[in-house]
Amino acid sequence: MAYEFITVSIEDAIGIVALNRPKVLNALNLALIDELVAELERLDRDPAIRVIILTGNDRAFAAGADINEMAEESAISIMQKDQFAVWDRMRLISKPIIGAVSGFVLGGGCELMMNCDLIVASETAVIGQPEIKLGVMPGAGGTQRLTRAVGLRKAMEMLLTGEPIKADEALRYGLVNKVVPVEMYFKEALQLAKRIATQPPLAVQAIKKTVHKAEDLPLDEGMDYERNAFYLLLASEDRQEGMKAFLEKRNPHFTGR
Ligand code: CO8
Repeated sequence: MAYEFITVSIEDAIGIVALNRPKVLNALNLALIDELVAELERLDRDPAIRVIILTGNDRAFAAGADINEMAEESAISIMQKDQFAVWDRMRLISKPIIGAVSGFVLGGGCELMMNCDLIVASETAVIGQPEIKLGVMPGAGGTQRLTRAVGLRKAMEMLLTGEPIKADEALRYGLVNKVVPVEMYFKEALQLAKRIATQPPLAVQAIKKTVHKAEDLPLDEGMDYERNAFYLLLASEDRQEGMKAFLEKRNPHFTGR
């Protein structure tokens, strides 16, 4: 499939999607998000793919929504475009998405990063929600996901000042999983993806979905959800294989059935 604003490559069972508007620091125009979500959905349907990596380039993961495009919009025109409906589809991707981020991770870029399940950042990453400086506020989850990730006080500070934080601080607040030198962040993300790709796909997807439920459901409902997902996995062939391989003292071979 030919895209204008993203590139796609496959390595083993990993689908790698890179944002590709380097001249504008990967600013997120509507067409880019459309392409990105269409490709994520395609990779999600592809049985050969087990994990997805979402990345940008060393200078920028993404410096936010495309301000040129946004400057043209009125409240009504932007509402009628309903761009966030496309963003909402990202939540339905069942395979794990690993964000490999470097440089500017701002505004919609930070919101896109927070759509990832795991995040490897380069030491050069600068992460924040500067929308307030433009007279607006986040619209793609910045107030909600950032608060859940870093807690109310830090989120307030970042959102009300618009000042970004550096990678080491993001790590301290649990906003990213790992920080490594810039030459390493993509390799590190790929290694992590390959490790997860050897795990049983049905369990991987059930865990992803169930962990996200922990953000939405009260504890007892989340526990019920977990229990039902656990029972369901007992019906999988991979469960037979995993336990058999353990007892036979060999490595399991998981097929996703
Ligand atoms: N939109 C459009 N163009 C951009 C953006 C952007 N967000 N960010 C950078 N660019 C362009 C610049 O205009 C410049 O273009 P040109 O070379 O034609 O002048 C080019 O990228 C390089 O940028 P700079 O020359 O500014 O590079 P610097 O290294 O000097 O500065 C910064 C880098 C600090 C990242 C600076 O470019 C900047 O502040 N960018 C804007 C950051 C920002 O405010 N982001 C938030 C945008 S609002 C938002 O995301 C709202 C989200 C709502 C929902 C999400 C929907 C997608």
